[in-house]
Amino acid sequence: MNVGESLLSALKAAGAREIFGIPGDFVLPFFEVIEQSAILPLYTLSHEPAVGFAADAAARIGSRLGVAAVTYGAGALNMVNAVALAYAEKSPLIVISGAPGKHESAAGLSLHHQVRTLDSQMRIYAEITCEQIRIDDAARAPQQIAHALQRALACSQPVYIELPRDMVKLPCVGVPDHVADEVDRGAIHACAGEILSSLAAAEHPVLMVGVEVRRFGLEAEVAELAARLALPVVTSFLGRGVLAGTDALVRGTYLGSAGRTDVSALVENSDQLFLLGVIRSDTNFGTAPPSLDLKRAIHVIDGHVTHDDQTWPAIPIVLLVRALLAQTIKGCAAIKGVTRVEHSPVSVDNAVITPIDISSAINQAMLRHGKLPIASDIGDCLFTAMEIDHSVFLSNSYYASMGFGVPAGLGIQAATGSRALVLVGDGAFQMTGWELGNCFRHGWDPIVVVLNNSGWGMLRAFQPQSSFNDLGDWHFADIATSLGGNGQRVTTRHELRDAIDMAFSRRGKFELIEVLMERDALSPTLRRFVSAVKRLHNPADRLVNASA
Ligand code: TPW
Repeated sequence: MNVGESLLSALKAAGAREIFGIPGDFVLPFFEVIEQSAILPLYTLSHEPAVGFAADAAARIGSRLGVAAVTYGAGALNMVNAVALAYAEKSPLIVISGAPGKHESAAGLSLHHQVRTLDSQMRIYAEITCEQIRIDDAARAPQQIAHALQRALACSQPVYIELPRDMVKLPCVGVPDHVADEVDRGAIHACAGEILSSLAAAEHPVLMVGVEVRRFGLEAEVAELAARLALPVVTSFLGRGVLAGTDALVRGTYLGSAGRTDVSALVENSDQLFLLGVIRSDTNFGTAPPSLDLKRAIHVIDGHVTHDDQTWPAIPIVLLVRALLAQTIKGCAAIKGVTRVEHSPVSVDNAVITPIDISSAINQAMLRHGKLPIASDIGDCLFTAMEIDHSVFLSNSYYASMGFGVPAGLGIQAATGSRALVLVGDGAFQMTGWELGNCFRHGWDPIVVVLNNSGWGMLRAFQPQSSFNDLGDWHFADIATSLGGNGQRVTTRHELRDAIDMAFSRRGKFELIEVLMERDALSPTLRRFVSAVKRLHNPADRLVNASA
């Protein structure tokens, strides 16, 4: 076995199932080992941000490791934004970057793709990964790799592995099995006991599930826990889609004053909120009323638990959920059942399309053709998706980068074999839409709905007076054929329904549905979100609102 094979086998043993990448000379030897060893399949894409997004999505959809392999400098630095997203949203993405051979710098020349020093890239990645290793000694490599992969899994965050090109084919032994960290089971048991007492003492306890529940593969166990404790369940905004694969009754997604009033009332009137794996970010809680005191919540995140002024350090969420289950009685109470949303009747006529028509049409199509996992970009498509029935759902809602949707849809299909439904605005589509050209080669056939309002609509909503948010009409459906897919451009509700039906019923090629909308069309949720954020950032608005 050589270093490259040892790394690949360790990745597979730790749960990785595929690699996304773009080669370059510093990583060619490793790509050769990937191809020849066939330990993990390799999917090449066109631009490194998409490589990172797709690998991140594969990690998220499978609650496991994702892998992105790129060349030194030009490749790895191109991927920084995607890795930053994975870091911020807690996705265990393994970044493997090729690098100059150990002796290449000896000639005294600066090397191509080198920025400042040969260590610059590693230092940049130190900010956006939880562990960094350089494999420069084949004897030490197995231990280093074991440690790095273990950190990615334990923290659910990216790690950076730098692999100099002259190391790849050196003989190497296999990576040792991971030895679990020591934990204080007594402390975990006691913490679980206190959580259960607080929940039992409350009149209106509510469980809010967040991204960590999915990242750590805990959905079935958390659904069981919620049923045993008869806890009403909501998801955080970032956690939308969590528990969708279980039979838990999820009441909806919390989005403060921008969200559904019944869900907001449930959360805001609760006398004991239980935030399980919820990131405390402005996107999750920025639109909550000041009366929502998060310090009073029981909050499990980042390996510790806080409640009132108490902190329990070193409480891994997986062990905590198991301890909670161990202390609750099986079958004592059960709130189960699928989330039922009343659908208002869909109008299929020749009226222009608004965002709400898109969510209605997708709900109807999913009822007729079956559910698909959804990958959403940011922009109004994300707020439009709040009206889509609870389904497996990935998006970049906290870090809010753009261009995640299309590559995430590709990552989902590579990871699961299931075609995905992608929701994306025209601005975000301009960033990574080209990646659809890779579908044919890899056998993917996502359905991509482009919400085309000829501009950066969300920014327009915040600042309507500026014309720089106008993008013009690019006629995206026309490029579908040359990229190997089917394209449809729709302007009425009737055409939208037919196009979605057609897309669901055809297989084998990607389906691009370009939905033309008025430039100022906004979903009701985004409209409320913009008002809430403006009130937050503009005291004058707040005063006007208070006196209104
Ligand atoms: C990588 C800033 C946030 S929302 C937005 C921008 C430019 C407009 C999105 O336009 P789109 O959707 O996709 O047409 P919609 O519904 O608003 O019309 N660069 C990056 N990430 C972010 N978040 C921005 C800029 C931004």
